[in-house]
Amino acid sequence: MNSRERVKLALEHKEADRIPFDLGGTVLTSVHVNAYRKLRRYLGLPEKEVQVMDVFQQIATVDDDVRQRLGCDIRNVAPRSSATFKIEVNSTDMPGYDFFHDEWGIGWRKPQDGGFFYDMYDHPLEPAVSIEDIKNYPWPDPVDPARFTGLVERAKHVAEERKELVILGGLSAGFLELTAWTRGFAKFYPDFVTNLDWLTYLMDAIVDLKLAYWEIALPMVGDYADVVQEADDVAGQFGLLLKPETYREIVKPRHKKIFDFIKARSKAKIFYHCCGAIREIIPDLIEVGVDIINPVQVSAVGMESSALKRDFGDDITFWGGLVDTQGAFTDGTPDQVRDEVRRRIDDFGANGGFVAAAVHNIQANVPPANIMAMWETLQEYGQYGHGGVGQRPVDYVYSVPPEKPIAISTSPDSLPARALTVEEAAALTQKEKGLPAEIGQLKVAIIDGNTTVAVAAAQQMLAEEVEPQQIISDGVVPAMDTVGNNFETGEFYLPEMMASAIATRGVMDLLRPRLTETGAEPVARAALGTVKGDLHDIGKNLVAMMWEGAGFDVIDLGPDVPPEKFVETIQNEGIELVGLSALLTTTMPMMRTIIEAITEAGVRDQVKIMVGGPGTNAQFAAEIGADGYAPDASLAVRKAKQLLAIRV
Ligand code: B1M
Repeated sequence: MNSRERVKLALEHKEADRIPFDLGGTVLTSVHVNAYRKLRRYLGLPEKEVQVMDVFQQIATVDDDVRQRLGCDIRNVAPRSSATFKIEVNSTDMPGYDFFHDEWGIGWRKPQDGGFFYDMYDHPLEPAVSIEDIKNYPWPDPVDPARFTGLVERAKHVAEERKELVILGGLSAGFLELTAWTRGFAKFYPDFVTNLDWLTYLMDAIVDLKLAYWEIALPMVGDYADVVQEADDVAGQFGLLLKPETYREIVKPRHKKIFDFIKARSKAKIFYHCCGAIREIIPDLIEVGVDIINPVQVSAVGMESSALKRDFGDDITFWGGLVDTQGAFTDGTPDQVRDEVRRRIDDFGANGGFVAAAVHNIQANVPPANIMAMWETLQEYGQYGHGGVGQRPVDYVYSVPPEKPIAISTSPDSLPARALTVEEAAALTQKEKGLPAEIGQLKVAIIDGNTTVAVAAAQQMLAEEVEPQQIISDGVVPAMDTVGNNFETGEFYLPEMMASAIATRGVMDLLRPRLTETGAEPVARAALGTVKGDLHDIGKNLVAMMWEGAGFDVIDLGPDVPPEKFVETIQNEGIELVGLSALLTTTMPMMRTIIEAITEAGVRDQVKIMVGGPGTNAQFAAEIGADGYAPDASLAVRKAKQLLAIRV
């Protein structure tokens, strides 16, 4: 049986000779160049210059010698850039960084000192305000003939000569991702609450570009295209980033439009990549025509492998999920990796519908011994026949610790579970004798994410000579408490929370100079950043804004913050609380380095240090010498207050 036949059977939910294996078949199932170099050495393969498959993520093109050794079954066939575009890396004009702009005008940069990836830093539509700005934007030409040069020949070669499965790439990323990347995350999420018509116009403009590309690519590649690839991240570690209703009303119909368009022109199966906890929308994805999900992030909430297979295994092929890049793969032993791989084979393997691959690209710090432990276990237990996959001995004992329970706040003081209505807020205000009438208005406006009304209410109160401190303590803080509670109880998602945080920032910008004039002391002075090497800043921004909403004076150091910057800020700014955020297993060790630098500088006793991010937990915080951990932005406020109260 050849690779193409094997994967096709799996996609038909039938058992082939063995579970198909993907390494390097897509830009989402490959391996970071650093880990790849080590893997080649470990396998005793000749040293050679590693080709980069995707410049942004710095992942390797897996060479034929490795592919043959490991039996990789899938190969990516992707469009080229348009004739007028070529990536030109500039290494001189931004000190410390290599950088370039892509075809969409998005700016990407990589730290010259030890950077693992190119990360976005410039979002061309961030300043845009009108529909005209979208219309006039110089969008890339999706049907430039240069894109399609050699596409069909490459697909034919892979399918007919190599006899591997062809996965055909789309035009850049998913429509929602391109919307977010051109707009910038800081505006994209709040736009769902405060600027939806504009945002959906932008989405539709991008959907049209994608359809124009598929219209040419699909008939051209024809039946060689076994699978087509689309992607849109709509989830994080603990759940969706958008309300399920928002996903269903705004995102799902556009996915349906794209997938219907593809299915009308091709027999290819649809591969949809979405990180995180997506269980809640898997039925929706099935409804809009998704056949395959990737990366199957088994450590995210609700993504337990046996339950996924039980509930969706008849309709969905799981492509990924073999071993979790956030867990044992990175910092476990080869035995722990073997146990995890066996568990996933047991859970996903039966009746086909499983393409074995790590959860997302193998990260830079995954040891080659663990990669090979994954692969060897797949060879041993991933054969079909003779009693089926897995064949775990009855007396088998896992060496992997049981899956970590997710801490979910059940504290009664996290209620009420929803935002106040205008009437309720007004009634509340009446009860709050002695408070200005606008305080209720300000609270509702913050909860609704209405910056204009919130700032106007604050302005009015200042004009009536209400103390800024009172506006904060009786208006901003309780409003943000409600916002935090709504987030914890699942009523608010990223867009609502960010819109509220922006409204708060507007009010705080107004009040800050007045606070200084009156000599009022903030609750505490805090400095916060995402650690060096890590550019994920959505969660960190939320923590910063929630701390601000709780009355803290916050210095947001941004993403990619080196140890010396934290030390300098503590020394010069009278900081009492330090917040460290990290989302990558490659950057979590930097948290320890930063704490060590703070200790070495002799300022450790001046501050409490809190950490957060999906891979962190209380145990990790204790191990690296932090004072505390919080799983989300709302609990980060409580934890901060608790830590500082302990200190006074
Ligand atoms: Co990336 N990414 N990403 N990514 N990304 C993750 C983190 C990943 C888990 C996805 C996956 O494997 N399925 C994975 C890491 C795996 C690993 O480490 N082993 C990953 C990867 C690998 C990468 C890249 C390497 C590229 C790639 O291969 N895809 C690359 C690296 C970039 C870099 O940092 N150098 C990359 C890039 C990106 C985007 C740019 C596309 C984008 C980030 C945009 C931005 O932040 N400006 C992105 C996104 C969006 C994600 C996912 C999908 C979502 C993260 C998010 O924003 N969540 C993520 C999947 C996941 O999380 N499972 C993923 C929403 C946010 C509100 O939650 O950040 O968790 P979160 O913050 C929460 C809590 O954690 C907590 O409170 C916040 C609010 O409630 N919290 C704190 C956070 N910091 C805190 C600090 C505190 C207290 C609480 O005290 C101080």
